[in-house]
Amino acid sequence: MKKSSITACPLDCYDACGIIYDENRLKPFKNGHTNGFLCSHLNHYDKFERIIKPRYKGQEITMKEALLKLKELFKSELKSDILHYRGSGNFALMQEVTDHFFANLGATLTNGTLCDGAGEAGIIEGRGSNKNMSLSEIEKSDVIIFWGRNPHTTSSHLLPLIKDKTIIVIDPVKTKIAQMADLHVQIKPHTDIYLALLLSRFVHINDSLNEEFVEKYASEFEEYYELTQSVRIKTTLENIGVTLGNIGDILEYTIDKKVAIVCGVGIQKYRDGADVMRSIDAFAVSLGFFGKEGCGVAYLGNSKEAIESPFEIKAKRVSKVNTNFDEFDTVFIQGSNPLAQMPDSLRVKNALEKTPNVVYFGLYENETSAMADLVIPAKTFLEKEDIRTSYSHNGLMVMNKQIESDIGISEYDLAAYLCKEFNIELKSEQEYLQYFKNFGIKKINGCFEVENREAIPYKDGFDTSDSEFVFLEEFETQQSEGEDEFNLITPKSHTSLNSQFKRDTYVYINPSHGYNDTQQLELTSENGSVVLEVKNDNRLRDDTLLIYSGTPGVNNLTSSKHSYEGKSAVFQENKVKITKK
Ligand SMILES: Nc1nc2c(c(=O)[nH]1)N[C@H]1C(S)=C(S)[C@@H](COP(=O)(O)OP(=O)(O)OC[C@H]3O[C@@H](n4cnc5c(=O)[nH]c(N)nc54)[C@H](O)[C@@H]3O)O[C@H]1N2
Ligand SMILES: Nc1nc2c(c(=O)[nH]1)N[C@H]1C(S)=C(S)[C@@H](COP(=O)(O)OP(=O)(O)OC[C@H]3O[C@@H](n4cnc5c(=O)[nH]c(N)nc54)[C@H](O)[C@@H]3O)O[C@H]1N2
Ligand code: SF4
Ligand SMILES: [Mo]
Repeated sequence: MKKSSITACPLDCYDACGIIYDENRLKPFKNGHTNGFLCSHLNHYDKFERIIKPRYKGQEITMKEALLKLKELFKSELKSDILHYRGSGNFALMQEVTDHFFANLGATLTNGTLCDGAGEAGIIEGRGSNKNMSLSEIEKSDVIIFWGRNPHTTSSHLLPLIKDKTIIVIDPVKTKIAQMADLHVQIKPHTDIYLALLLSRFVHINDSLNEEFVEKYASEFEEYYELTQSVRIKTTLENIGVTLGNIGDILEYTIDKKVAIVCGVGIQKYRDGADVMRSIDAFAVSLGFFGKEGCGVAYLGNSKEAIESPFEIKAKRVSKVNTNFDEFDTVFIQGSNPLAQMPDSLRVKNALEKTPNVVYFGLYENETSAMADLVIPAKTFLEKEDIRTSYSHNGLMVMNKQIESDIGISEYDLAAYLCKEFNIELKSEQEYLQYFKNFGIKKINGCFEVENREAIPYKDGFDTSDSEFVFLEEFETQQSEGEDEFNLITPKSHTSLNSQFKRDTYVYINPSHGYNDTQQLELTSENGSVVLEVKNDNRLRDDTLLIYSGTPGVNNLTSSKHSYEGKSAVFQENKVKITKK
């Protein structure tokens, strides 16, 4: 194997697979977490049509003309009237080099997240930092609780590692992992906080509290126990779709075992998402699951943990969640499809239509490219140099360029052109790549890992000022759906990566409602409506509708409010009605 034939999947995915490019084929890296297979997105990577030529106001232009046009747009007097909106279409580290240009120009950048911010905020409030339980530690556990995570779809490389383990799934959908599990709790959406509070309470009632751990690192547990007593057991359990038997089973499976609680973004797409995550952490604390081999709570870790990006520069920033695009003269959108993926699409459309200059820099045609004034094709990951990390393992993956191509421009080359035109200093591409590589250390199997990440975090307590876990002190009571309302859940699809690749087009509903497949339903929420074809699906609860992320129109229904903590989007906050059959 030539060293230069090694690269990695660029997508926003837990697994960050290693790839070998061999005779025009993408082959999985055999060693390490990639486990010798890639998923369908990468197995069919070359089948997806990409943007070939730049265009301005619908007319094809050359790349040179496109760059001149950009330069002209950026000459505007007030630089803060330019917005750089960058998404996670490509997750590699050099994608951020454009931030360097825009921040130094004086343009406005973004903060906040469409993804995992609420959960992360909850983790940081409780533990003082967000250090993840990595794949290699999950492998060492006896019991895995998948809590709002769908590994067959979003992290398939976990599956070979969990073969002989006890599996518990807490998910409103009977997902594939739920079907295989020893226990599936088909919880009502947005009620996980009650289950977590009750679990902590029963740990105490059953005398199963890990006294030694709690005394040392969670001495406020007694106060927290009082909070858990405010939950009325019988009515709450009935309402959330959980039985006392379920609680007993969860405790029986987990007490005195090595347990990994593997959480996904499903639990935290709500305004109080931080509290939900913190209540799950508190359950793990009550049983002493931190700081030990094979124990812990896994979530989307910070992929940049122990890496300092030279591109994180101070700049004026506005939120990514409810961006008022029309307050800017020029909006430069990179690696993102905000018209489909931001919440409250009707608001986004209205604002982007009123924005004088919209630039789209991406790989694929979509809602956003269709309404952009200037479209600039990007290079694929095979056509440029990069390097990446992951939010579920500690690998540092070099992404060597594999193909020379005339199509598109790389993020580095675009930034280099603009920096030169506007007299902004920029180091060479190799210098930045080497800078990132220096955060790595070579392992025995030849793979690189990020050097300063702890294999087992929180060994000597938490990263709070007194090393103790900080418990929730209050929580918000959840509103149930009205008689004719449904909970909307909008998880990830097997066939797309958010809005890339093959996007889904259906609304899924429990057959008990009596609709026919192929029937069109108009769905309405506080924010808007969408018409979608029905698919009956008995994996769902009858109070819940499911529309996958990436489905055109799904975000007409969602709210652009922020989570209370973490500046995150909340895609499952709104209830939905069926307004026309
Ligand atoms: N194939 C594929 N893979 C992907 C992506 C993709 O689009 N497609 N996207 C990538 C990205 S950007 C991310 S952030 C990750 C996210 O990956 P995951 O964390 O797995 O995210 P989701 O699929 O959104 O949700 C996971 C599960 O949460 C459940 N859920 C929804 N609401 C609730 C709730 O209230 N309570 C509980 N307990 N469960 C709930 C859903 O039914 C679903 O099974 O996946 C990445 N991987
Ligand atoms: N309803 C609902 N909405 C959601 C979610 C949900 O679960 N439900 N999930 C949210 C989450 S977790 C996330 S992370 C966001 C993701 O939303 P986005 O950040 O918008 O990501 P993608 O939909 O993957 O689209 C990214 C675009 O990136 C471009 N791209 C790909 N590779 C490159 C490259 O190398 N260079 C450049 N310049 N461009 C490239 C492609 O053209 C693609 O159209 O969506 C959020 N929206
Ligand atoms: S599983 Fe994730 S990282 Fe691996 S090839 Fe598929 S999208 Fe890429
Ligand atoms: Mo995400």
